[in-house]
Amino acid sequence: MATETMTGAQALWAALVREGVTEVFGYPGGAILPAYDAMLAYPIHHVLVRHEQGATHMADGYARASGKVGVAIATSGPGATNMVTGIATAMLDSSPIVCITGQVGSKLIGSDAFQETDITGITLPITKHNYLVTRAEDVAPMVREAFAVAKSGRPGPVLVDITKDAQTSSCEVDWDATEPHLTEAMDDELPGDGTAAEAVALINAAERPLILAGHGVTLSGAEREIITLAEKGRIPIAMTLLGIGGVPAGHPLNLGMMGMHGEAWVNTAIQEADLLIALGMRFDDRVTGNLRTYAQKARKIHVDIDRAELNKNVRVDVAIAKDLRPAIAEWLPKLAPNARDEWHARINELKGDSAVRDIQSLPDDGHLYAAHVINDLWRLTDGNAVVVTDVGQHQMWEAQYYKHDTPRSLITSGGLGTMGFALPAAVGAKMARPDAEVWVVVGDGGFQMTMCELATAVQEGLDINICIINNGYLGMVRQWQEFFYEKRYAATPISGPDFVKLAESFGIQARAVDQRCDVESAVTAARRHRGVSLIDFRVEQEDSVYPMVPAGADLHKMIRRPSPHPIVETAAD
Ligand SMILES: Cc1cc2nc3c(=O)[nH]c(=O)nc-3n(C[C@H](O)[C@H](O)[C@H](O)COP(=O)(O)OP(=O)(O)OC[C@H]3O[C@@H](n4cnc5c(N)ncnc54)[C@H](O)[C@@H]3O)c2cc1C
Ligand SMILES: Cc1ncc(C[n+]2csc(CCOP(=O)(O)OP(=O)(O)O)c2C)c(N)n1
Ligand SMILES: [Mg+2]
Repeated sequence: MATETMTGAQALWAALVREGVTEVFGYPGGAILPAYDAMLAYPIHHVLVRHEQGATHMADGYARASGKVGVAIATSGPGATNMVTGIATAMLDSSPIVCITGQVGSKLIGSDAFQETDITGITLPITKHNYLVTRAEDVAPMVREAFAVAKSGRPGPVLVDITKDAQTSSCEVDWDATEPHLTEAMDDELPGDGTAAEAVALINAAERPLILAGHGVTLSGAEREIITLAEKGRIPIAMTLLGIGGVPAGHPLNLGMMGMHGEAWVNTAIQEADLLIALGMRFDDRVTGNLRTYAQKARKIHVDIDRAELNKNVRVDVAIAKDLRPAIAEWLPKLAPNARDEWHARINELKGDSAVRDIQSLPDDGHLYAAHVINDLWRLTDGNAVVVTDVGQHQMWEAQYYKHDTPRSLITSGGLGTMGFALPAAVGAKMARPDAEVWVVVGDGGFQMTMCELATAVQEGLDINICIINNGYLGMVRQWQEFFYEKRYAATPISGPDFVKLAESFGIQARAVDQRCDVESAVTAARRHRGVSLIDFRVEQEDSVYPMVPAGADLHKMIRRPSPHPIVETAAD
């Protein structure tokens, strides 16, 4: 029998090793010290972060880049509360992470002991599940169950809070008995019992169908199935922000991104479609605009592993609560081939002759536009980089101008929209995929939120490249002020340090660029350099992201780029 005597602290690391964990991201402190003391005996690399928020984003970036569970560890009180933003970020984007926190001794709980916070209470609404462990013998089974919960069904964050006495006392661990057994709570009253036959009947009958591909495609590993579905029925595909990479951008049926900053022709096609096939996406408000006028001409099929998402935002005709891959696989043999020439002709008409955003051929007018930088980055990295973005205008330009052809190659905070995500998430992504070329695309505002993690990247000797899109503004908020608050720029002009000097003080190779002609040499030098490198792109300050569906507006009522302007959006603009 596989029974061992050990402390709770040892049981923690032994359980992590059994779960295949090789790296954890964390920061020590009093209540987690017994665990840190035991750590040295186990084959797990600990990455010392500079702020616990960074640890959670690193675990998240690790998970998104690899599909494995990322692990973050912190002490009680402020260590644990610093994790809250990262946990909520992972929750909103269905990212599997396990957070371990130290807690004060079990006898002190509720006494306002030094560095005591009720972290399980605080994180209850932002975790898939959480545990307070007060006995050593519960450490191993609960840690193992935490991994099972984090990665099963719809993935998400799980927190395990372990009291100091549970770490220090001894217990017997029977590893066979720690094997987690999850039971799925099924409620027959909930929607989600649509059948494959109903879905196939709607698809075969549709003249203007459109697939809406979301993050669930990658989470399910359904990339091949979705392409077969699309090709068999010649059904065009629109991507959510988090779906990007799930279908190659270069695939002829991939129309591009939908939603607030999606392609104009995609949003119009959604409004004209007679069938939406929503696959692993949750009809976020950034995607639908005004629900009352959303896709009124379309019947709707929705497949989602989480029943709670079905008929939540958008009422559908066929709701299927299932893992995407087997769900689509069931449809494939029954699908009727169909060329749907008229529908494709209509979409091509919507795209106009500038369907390809041909910004590279536009003459250099002496200004440096973020879109150019991103598009050059895509060209110079052959589209093969893992790009980790922050939140704001640069995030949207990245989605529009970097063409992602492979899953997990765009890592971005969609649901919570967490500024400060990019740099730490990129550290995690690089550790998960050391052979990948990793680029951070970050605004001058968001970079200043977590730039302390530069030290972590340097200490770990990581080879990552940082591209700051420096517009001197909290650009996305400035854009809203420009469009909706009569250009009253309240609290959006933002200064910063000299990013080049700052980087150099960390021992990082850095360069500033304010001319388009210098983009190529700067990117090439950064790619050649082994280690962290940073480029401060000083871009046009008051540029805006187009098209834009104002929050809550009808999806087809997009604000277009005013012409004449050097960047062409669509022929219709
Ligand atoms: C500044 C800003 C602007 C934005 N603008 C846009 C925009 O223009 N367009 C846009 O698309 N987004 C935009 N977003 C992102 C948006 O807020 C949402 O995060 C995004 O649309 C969510 O995409 P999703 O539904 O595919 O992914 P998620 O929110 O991750 O949802 C994934 C869904 O897949 C399901 N799922 C998981 N695993 C499986 C499985 N195995 N099988 C089946 N289903 C599964 C989950 O239950 C969930 O319902 C913006 C965000 C920011 C910060
Ligand atoms: C933590 C956090 N605080 C505030 C916001 C609101 N917000 C969204 S985008 C944005 C501006 C981002 O500015 P910057 O990082 O410079 O990127 P830019 O939009 O200029 O590309 C702000 C403040 C947020 N998303 N996250
Ligand atoms: Mg900015």
